Amino acid sequence: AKGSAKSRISGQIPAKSNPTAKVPSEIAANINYHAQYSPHFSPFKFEPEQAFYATAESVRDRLTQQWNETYSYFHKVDPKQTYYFSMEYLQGRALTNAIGNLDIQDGYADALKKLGHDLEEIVEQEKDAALGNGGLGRLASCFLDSMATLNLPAWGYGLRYRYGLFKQLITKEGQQEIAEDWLEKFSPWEVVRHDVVYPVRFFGQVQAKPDGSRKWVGGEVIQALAYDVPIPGYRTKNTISLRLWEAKAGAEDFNLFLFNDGQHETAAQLHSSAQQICAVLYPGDATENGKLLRLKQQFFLCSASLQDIIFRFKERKEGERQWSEFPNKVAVQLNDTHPTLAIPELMRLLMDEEGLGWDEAWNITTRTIAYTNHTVLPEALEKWSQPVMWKLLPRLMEIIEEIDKRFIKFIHYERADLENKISQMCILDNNPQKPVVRMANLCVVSAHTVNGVAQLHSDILKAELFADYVSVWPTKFQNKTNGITPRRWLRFCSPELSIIITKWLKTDQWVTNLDRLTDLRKFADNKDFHAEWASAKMANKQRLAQYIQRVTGVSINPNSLFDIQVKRIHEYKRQLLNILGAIYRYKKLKAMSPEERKNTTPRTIMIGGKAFATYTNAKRIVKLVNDVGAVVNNDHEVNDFLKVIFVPNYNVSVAEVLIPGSELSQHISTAGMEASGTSNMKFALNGCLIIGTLDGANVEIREEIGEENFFLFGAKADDVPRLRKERENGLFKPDPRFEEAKQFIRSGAFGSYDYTPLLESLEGNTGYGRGDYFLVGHDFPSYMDAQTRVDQAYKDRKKWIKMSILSTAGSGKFSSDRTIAQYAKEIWNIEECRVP
Ligand code: HBZ
Repeated sequence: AKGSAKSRISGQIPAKSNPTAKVPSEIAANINYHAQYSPHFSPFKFEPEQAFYATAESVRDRLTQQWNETYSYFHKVDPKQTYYFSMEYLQGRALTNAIGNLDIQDGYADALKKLGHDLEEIVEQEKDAALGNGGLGRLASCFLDSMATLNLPAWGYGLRYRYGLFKQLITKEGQQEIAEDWLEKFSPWEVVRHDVVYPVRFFGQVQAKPDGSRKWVGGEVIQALAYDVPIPGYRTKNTISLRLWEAKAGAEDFNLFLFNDGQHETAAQLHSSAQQICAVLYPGDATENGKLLRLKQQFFLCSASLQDIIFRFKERKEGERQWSEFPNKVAVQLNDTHPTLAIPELMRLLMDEEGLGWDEAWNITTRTIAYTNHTVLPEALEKWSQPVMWKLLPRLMEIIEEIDKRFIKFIHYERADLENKISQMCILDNNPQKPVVRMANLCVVSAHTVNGVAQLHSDILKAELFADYVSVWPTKFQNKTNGITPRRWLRFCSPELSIIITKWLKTDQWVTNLDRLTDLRKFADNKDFHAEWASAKMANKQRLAQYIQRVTGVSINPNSLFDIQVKRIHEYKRQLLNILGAIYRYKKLKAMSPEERKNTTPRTIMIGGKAFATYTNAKRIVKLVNDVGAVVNNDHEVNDFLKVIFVPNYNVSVAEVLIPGSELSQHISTAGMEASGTSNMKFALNGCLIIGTLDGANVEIREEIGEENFFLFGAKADDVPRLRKERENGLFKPDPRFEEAKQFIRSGAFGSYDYTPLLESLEGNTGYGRGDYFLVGHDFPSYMDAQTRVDQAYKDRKKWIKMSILSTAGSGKFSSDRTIAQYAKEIWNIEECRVP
């Protein structure tokens, strides 16, 4: 459609607003209507960008109708509802998803054609909503999709960050971060609710009232204003809300007197303080000020959301509502410890605002709140400075102190055998040098359920991190293995493969019942099925190759093995192991004769992901991958057999192109360190084979798809502590291949940048990040052996395609529909509430 795209609105098509339109000409009229009467640009302009906004608004009209019906139905039925509290949502683009879930693709594609545009090109105009960092944020978004699709009465609560995750630029120096303005023009999906506003207090002091009650007063009060984003379910009317809070100060907070007096900044102090709260996702927290701001964000989310929930609770069946009913109407799920302050804040609201006593408030709070843990890494377990908390949230600190005191007393009387464990189990760490609040401990003590995100991870939580609590509350701990939405991660991102699956299964029920994929096993040896499968995968590889050419300028060969590792850059995820393997491969290729090279399996290794701005070693890894690529890709002797690509600015939309085109993906974290991983599930679902360690959900994926279809290597989680000890005692003998790869970097083969600090992290004997804490050296030989098995397997096309089919066929368990159904039944105790 390029070139033919209209730059003016079509005169023949009337502008009409009928949100239920089905036929293309009527849909086109709706789009035309928005282009003319919801203007955001100069009149008569109708280039792809304008066409996108007009199309999105016409889809939103349709969603708005079902959305309103959904909440009015929930209001009528008054079921127990779930509220998912998360500091992050990685929604990505919404248009394809909305059109797909509403099942109106064909109508919209035809309508846009009539208007001179191409739907595929129009959807590319949308910016990703990247209000998250990585797996945890994307999980929240997959969960919302499943909650809507399963017709569950539920809400997502989060923050409306002005700038989401930074945009990654790759320059000669490596990664550069620039602010990503996802709201630059506006978002067609959000609806501001001017009537939904709550005050949130910071600083100030606590007053004791004559009746013994306490009240938090003074300080600064900022308003939380609701923005709602519709979350449509797949082929159902149910459309739920992601409610994002924005921070605002009121007109009365603007000091006109000071302003007129020329004190412009002082006059608008509260306004600028409010603006900072939702300015960016996780500002750097290296400074005291940064920490304070992050804590403010967390409390802002918790306080506004709980006030909203309480308002809704009180609004229904006015007057007769009993507080003891609250946990029968409300389930709150904390997505990691970031929203932990919901615990003391709910206590405060119930006691100080609603007048309940401690015991009743505690009973309600603990029956309402559940907590999901996503990490065992000690440095990722949140600990907030007590002095900072006293200053910012004085009343909450009183409550936390009281919770801790009562917990200690309880252990003292009920479990004298744990007396010597109390100092680790309690909430406040009163170390005079650095007194902190241990947020995970507060969650475990207060929540009715604590869950990990894959079986291995949940087992580790019970055996290690939370072992002492397990003996106190043996039934509190559960596992909920993560999942991904099959709509975005197969049905919409790979229409080619979806069509074939539907054709061979003779049903598209797999889209909402992913276990149906197991039936594909019947065709694992079918020649016709193989041919169709291979051609769909090839189409996806070609699309990916075009994308890589466009964003990096490097041309890659669609007949080479597409090998991908995409995720946040972190030492425990071991992108370094991948690139060292690539370096070793390059060195061997260089040493081969042209004849020998022809016998190798050509590979394109793609690595992508963002490094946290202040994480120096992660940034060095990004630089190294780029440096290796620059050398290898320009080396005419070998570049028909190996390419190394750094895929810039990895995000949800990029994943939707990469994953369908992948053949091998790497999930190679040090065993025991990756809680689950979720991209492993997306790749497997798309018929991509996995090379990986026995870590996180890899363990369960391998079980489901069969060990013969998984390239396993590396130490097991149980071995890791012993291996680290051995290393400390100087017992580690490095493999010569490992030494050769490191030496090659040192020789300057990839430029003059000083990689010494990065290489030193793999050497020495002790210490975090030194002494090879992540066991790259230990796992290197078995990794290289597994890679050799990959090369061999790829040469046997029939075998490879069969393994690819079996990967998809074995992925049914990893639907977030399954995960959410388990949360609903085993943690939230909520039921379907389908809009008739
Ligand atoms: O959560 C990830 C885990 O690393 C991954 O294994 C798991 O699959 C996924 C979903 O359960 N965790 C994160 O993505 N964590 C964060 O992004 C994070 C953000 C802010 C923090 C700490 C961690 O302060």
